[in-house]
Amino acid sequence: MSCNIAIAGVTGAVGQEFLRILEERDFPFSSVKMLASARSHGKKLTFKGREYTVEEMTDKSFDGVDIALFSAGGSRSREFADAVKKAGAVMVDNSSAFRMDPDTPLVVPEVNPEAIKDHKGIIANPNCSTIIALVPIWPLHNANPVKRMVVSTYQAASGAGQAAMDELALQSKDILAGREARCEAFPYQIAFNLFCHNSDLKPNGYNEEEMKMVNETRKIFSCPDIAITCTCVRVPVMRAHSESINLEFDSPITADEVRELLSTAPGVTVLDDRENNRFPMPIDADGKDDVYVGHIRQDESIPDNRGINLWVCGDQIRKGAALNAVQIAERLV
Ligand code: 11C
Repeated sequence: MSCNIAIAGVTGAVGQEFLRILEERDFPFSSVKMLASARSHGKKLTFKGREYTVEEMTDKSFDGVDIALFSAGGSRSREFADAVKKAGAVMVDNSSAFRMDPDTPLVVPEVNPEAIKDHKGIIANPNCSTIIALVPIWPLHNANPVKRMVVSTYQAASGAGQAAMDELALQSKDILAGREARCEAFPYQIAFNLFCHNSDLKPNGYNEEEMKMVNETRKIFSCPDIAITCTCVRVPVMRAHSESINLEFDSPITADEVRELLSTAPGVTVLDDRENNRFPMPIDADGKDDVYVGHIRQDESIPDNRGINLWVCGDQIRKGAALNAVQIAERLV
């Protein structure tokens, strides 16, 4: 089946990645609408060798559309959700607006594709750090239930958008040239520095990003009781997130068994070369579809061989956002 698609937020970093991925994967579309804010109205874009004009997104934009890929921020998703549904289209939303809504499936296609069919007009894409963690954890959890996970993230500038990536580049140049670093996209200097994630703090002292890992994982895994704790950190990397993941399993499991399970897991590349101390780096994952996993080892502090440590890297704009949404759209088609 070929369908009519709309891309909301097409001029942003994720919007641009949508176009690259739709083209690469030869997504079957009949028409595509390029939608953005009034600021970008009239801007020209080339997609699959054809020139398109960006239109300002309005309630009327979704007439005749089957699938609307949204990455325009949570408030725009909320603003246009009814218009999308009224037009009979399905919104695949990259924002956090509807992720925890009980009527909205929250989907990682490698994990819970069956949830897609329950949609009522909106399907939510999880947060990038959650997707990158869950792609490799899910096949392990299926083989031997995970009782507790401890995740520490090292998140790239891209998670905060194109302006943040530009800020990392500019600050690096300014600092090396002896100039003062200007902070606009981020609250603190990101070049040659790192800081706790720049999302709002909750009353429990965790920031929003950390609580997304907890709440979204429980929903995607349909495991409301799984124990999860998370620390999210922004690091001066351009576009791939890294995560240290400590897992406590129900039953004993060895590093070799984990390596074996991950070697055939969809969306995972194992890069675990102990001999050369060569494990995934953000530059390995940059521009790639798979989540890279390595430094797989027993957590010797957990008795009975029930603990495993992993190190993962995944492209935040690609699998963490645009690719995951396009994979959902492919299943809809
Ligand atoms: C970051 N994960 O790296 C964030 C960006 O809920 O979709 C995306 C926030 C979200 O800063």
